[in-house]
Amino acid sequence: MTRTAFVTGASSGIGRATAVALAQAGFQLILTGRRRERLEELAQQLAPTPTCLLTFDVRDRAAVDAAVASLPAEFQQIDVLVNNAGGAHGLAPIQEGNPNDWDEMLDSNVKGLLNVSQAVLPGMTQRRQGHIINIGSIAGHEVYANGNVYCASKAAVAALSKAMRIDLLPLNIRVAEVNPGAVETEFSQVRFKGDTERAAKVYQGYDPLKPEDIADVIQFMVTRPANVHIAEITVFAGAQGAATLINRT
Ligand code: NDP
Ligand code: 8X3
Repeated sequence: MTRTAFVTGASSGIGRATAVALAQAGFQLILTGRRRERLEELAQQLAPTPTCLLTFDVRDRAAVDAAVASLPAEFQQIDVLVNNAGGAHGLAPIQEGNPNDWDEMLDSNVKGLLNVSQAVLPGMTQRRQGHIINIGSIAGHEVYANGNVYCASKAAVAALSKAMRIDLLPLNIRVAEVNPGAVETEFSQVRFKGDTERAAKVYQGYDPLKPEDIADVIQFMVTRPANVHIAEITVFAGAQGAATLINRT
């Protein structure tokens, strides 16, 4: 039987590449994000892989619940959930932080992950089978100057991933945390609010990770047999040894 993967934030970056990698591995896909046209373009690219598109903001619990409840029968049995949607907003010392940015990061990266997990889990718990991949970050395992609330949001993802793994173990649901280092996506454009020059500098002077590098890791994890439970993986760029320790030319 075809396995079904639900990928949040499939309209860009790591989520998009993960959708492509999982389609290649034979999954059918539920693709989610706010930018509908991006999801439609991806679905066309993935054809003939069956896809179902759900447009919602992960911060909106009612919208998440309604979207998951609207899934057609053939997409209701979700085998893999990739909690990827999220990002950073701003990079400023705590005393200069913008509370709207704090809300956006905590509501998307932490509560959004919870909202989606809670909507998807009833089917997994009923079948006593499932696999959840939470996209954390190296920023959840170390802090760096001005990263404060983003780092805190990803530290919460690290804690939640461990807690989910413990709570869901009796239900035969595996939970993993994937912690990327520097991946060139729209991440820095979002963090710097469309300042493309500043965003480009983040990836200058070295070869950053590509979203496909993280997608490969996720594909590997979700295609392991049931006796293998990978708990956590950190993936740096080749020139990277810590969040902000990067060998640049
Ligand atoms: P992108 O900005 O390229 O992609 C972010 C994705 O998340 C988009 O598809 C966006 O879709 C979706 N998204 C963001 N906020 C919401 C929301 N409130 N509701 C629904 N969807 C949302 O960045 P990345 O691919 O790099 O980021 C993916 C994940 O990886 C994030 O959790 C990020 O924190 C994490 N990460 C990224 C790293 C990097 O260096 N790039 C390193 C470590 C972790 P849309 O706007 O259409 O809703
Ligand atoms: C994204 C990586 O180091 O910019 O989570 O926070 S970092």
